[in-house]
Amino acid sequence: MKEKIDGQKVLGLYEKMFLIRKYEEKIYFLFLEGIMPGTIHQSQGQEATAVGMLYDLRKEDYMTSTHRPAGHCLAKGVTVDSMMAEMFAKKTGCCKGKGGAMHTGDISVGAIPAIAIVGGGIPVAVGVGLSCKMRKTDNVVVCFFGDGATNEGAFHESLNAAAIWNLPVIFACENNLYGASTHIRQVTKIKDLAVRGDAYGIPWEIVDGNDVIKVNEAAIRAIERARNGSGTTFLELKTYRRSGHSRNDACGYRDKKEEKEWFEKDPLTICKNYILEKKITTLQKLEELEKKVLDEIDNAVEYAKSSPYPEPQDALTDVYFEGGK
Ligand SMILES: Cc1ncc(C[n+]2csc(CCOP(=O)(O)OP(=O)(O)O)c2C)c(N)n1
Ligand SMILES: [Mg+2]
Repeated sequence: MKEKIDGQKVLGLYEKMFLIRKYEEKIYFLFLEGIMPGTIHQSQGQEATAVGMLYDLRKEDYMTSTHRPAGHCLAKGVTVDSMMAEMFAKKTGCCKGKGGAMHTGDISVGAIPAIAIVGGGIPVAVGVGLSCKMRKTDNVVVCFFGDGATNEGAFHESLNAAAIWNLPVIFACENNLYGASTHIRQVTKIKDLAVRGDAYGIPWEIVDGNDVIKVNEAAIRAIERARNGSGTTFLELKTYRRSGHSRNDACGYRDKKEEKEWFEKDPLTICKNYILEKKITTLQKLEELEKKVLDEIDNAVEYAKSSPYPEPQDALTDVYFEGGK
C-alpha cells in the first residue's frame, strides 16, 4: 500500500468493506435459518473490488453489476435497509420486492439493477456510457463482471463498441479464478485477462483486487480518463471469493492450498492492519466504528421483517405488458 492516501479515507474504505462483509454474513445466517426466500450468491472476500472501484464515484455516475451484486450495490450507496427488505421480498425493498438477491439496485444512486445473466450487464453499461456521452455529461460508468463473463460474446462486442466510440466506461473484471465450479485454467488459455484489452485498443491494468487502496488508486486513474473524454479502461482485479458460488456450495472443487493462500490475503485484514500500523486510529475506535455498522445491519433486519409485502396489484406496475401504461 502507498503512503499518500488520507487516513480518514482509509477509514471510510474500511467501514464500507466491513459493512459488506457483515451484511453478507447476516444474509447467510438468515438464509440458513430458512426465513429468507430465494437464493444467494455472496461476495465475502471481494469487498475491496466493490469499495475500491466505487468509492470515488459521484452519485450521478453509474454502476452495472452481476449475479453477485450486494457488495457493488452497498458500495454505490443503495441503503442497507432497502437491500435487506429486497431480500425479504418486501415492498420497501430497493426493487419493491420484485427483484430478489440477484437483481438489486437503485437507479436514484446510479446503481443500475443487476442482471443475473453472465455478461448481461456489459452491453447495458456500454449503452449507459453512450447515453452519458450523447447527453454531453461527464458522468462515468463502472461495469463489473466476473472472469467467466470474459468468454461471452457480449463481452467482446461491448469492449469493441466502447473502444471505437471512446465511451466513459470502466470495465472492472473481478477475476476470482472460478466460474461457478470451473477453474479458469480449464476454460481460458491466457494467464492475465487484462491483455484482452489490447485486442480492442483499450488501456488495461492488472490490480491486486484484495488491496482496497490499490484498487482505489487504479479506479481513480480510470475515472479520470473516462471523465476527461479519454475513454475506456479495462481493469483486471485479481481476487477470490471466501463463500461458495451460491447457496449450499461447500467448494469441494477448490484446492485447499489455493484456498489457504488466498484466505490469508483477506481484504479486511489487510486494510485493518494498515490502519493500525499507520496509527490512523486506535483499535478501540475502530471497534466502535464496527459496532455502529453491526447495529445498522440489525436495524435493517428489523425494518425488513416489519415491512409489508407487495400487494397483488403491484405485479402490474414497473412492467411492460400489452395494454399497460
Ligand atoms: C449466460 C449464463 N450462463 C450461465 C449462467 C449460470 N451461472 C451463473 S453465475 C455463473 C458463473 C459466473 O462466473 P463469473 O463470471 O466468473 O462470476 P463469479 O460467479 O465468479 O462472480 C454461471 C455459469 C448464467 N447465469 N448466465
Ligand atoms: Mg469468477
